[in-house]
Amino acid sequence: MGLFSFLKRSTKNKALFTGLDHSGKSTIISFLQEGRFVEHVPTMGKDLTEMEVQGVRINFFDMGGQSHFRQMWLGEMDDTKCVVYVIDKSDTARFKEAKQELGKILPILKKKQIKLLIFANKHDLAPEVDLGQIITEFELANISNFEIVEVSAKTGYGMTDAFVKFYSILTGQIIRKSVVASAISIYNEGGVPLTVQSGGDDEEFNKKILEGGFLSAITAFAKTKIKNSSVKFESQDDGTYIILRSDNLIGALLWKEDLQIPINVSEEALKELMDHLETLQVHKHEEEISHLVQQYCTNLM
Ligand SMILES: Nc1nc2c(ncn2[C@@H]2O[C@H](COP(=O)(O)OP(=O)(O)OP(=O)(O)O)[C@@H](O)[C@H]2O)c(=O)[nH]1
Ligand SMILES: [Mg+2]
Repeated sequence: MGLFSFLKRSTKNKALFTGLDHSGKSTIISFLQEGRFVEHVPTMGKDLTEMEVQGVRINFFDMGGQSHFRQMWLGEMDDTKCVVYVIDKSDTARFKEAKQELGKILPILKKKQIKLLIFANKHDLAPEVDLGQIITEFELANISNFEIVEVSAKTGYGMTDAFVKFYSILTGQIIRKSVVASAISIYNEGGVPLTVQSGGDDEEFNKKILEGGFLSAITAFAKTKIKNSSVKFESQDDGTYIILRSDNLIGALLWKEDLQIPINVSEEALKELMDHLETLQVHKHEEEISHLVQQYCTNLM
């Protein structure tokens, strides 16, 4: 260890975000950190941020994408474990330029055996541009050691799956799924179901949770206009349901003994999730609620 090595920033889990200007690099990073869309100004040079997930620290190197900053990407490759290349999938007019810039970093990635993860971003603006088209236009079939994911840093589409992939490439570890509940579902204040997430994401089970006899209990609960109140009831078949009403939403969580955690831990988790949804004021945006609950269930919040 050199005398001044302690002054060096830890670069153990360094991820380099590259891609053309305006592709959404900074927006993706802040979404991963905060679980919501944040507007950014263009990055001048580079921005460094840090995030800790399940005890593992990740250093994000958010590189400016404007042409005069692109040289800097190469200088940051040394101790990088994963390079993320962001493409604005709605901006097909710039695909050629984006392909050219990607082509410049590929030889270094190959030489240093750095894994490449491509984020096809702004899916909300161009859902019709599919991955097949991108793979063809960028001639990705010719390169090895890469993965591609479709995301939107505006709506959160695909962000949880993308992060799970990113995290495993970067740290070699798998994100532990939350075990606070067998299922979590969110309803609007009138009791209309918005989203459901369950441990195994078993569709039949999810359907049962959303539409079963349980829904009538929610609907009844929805009529009691007492905000921030909660009830518990036991179902012989399923387990214990905890229902909580926040200012604008109703959340329900299914607790089972075989989760092997005390029921009050699950209750607290539901409260935390509902607080999060209320703070972000997403109650009118069904899709966003669904992404946030998914993110919560993956322990990313
Ligand atoms: N609709 C939509 N807009 C997005 C999305 N992601 C980013 N944006 C917008 O695209 C613009 C550019 O986003 P940035 O994150 O600043 O892009 P960048 O890649 O960091 O740009 P540079 O820092 O200049 O390299 C901003 O106005 C964002 O709000 C998305 O998924 N959907
Ligand atoms: Mg930026």
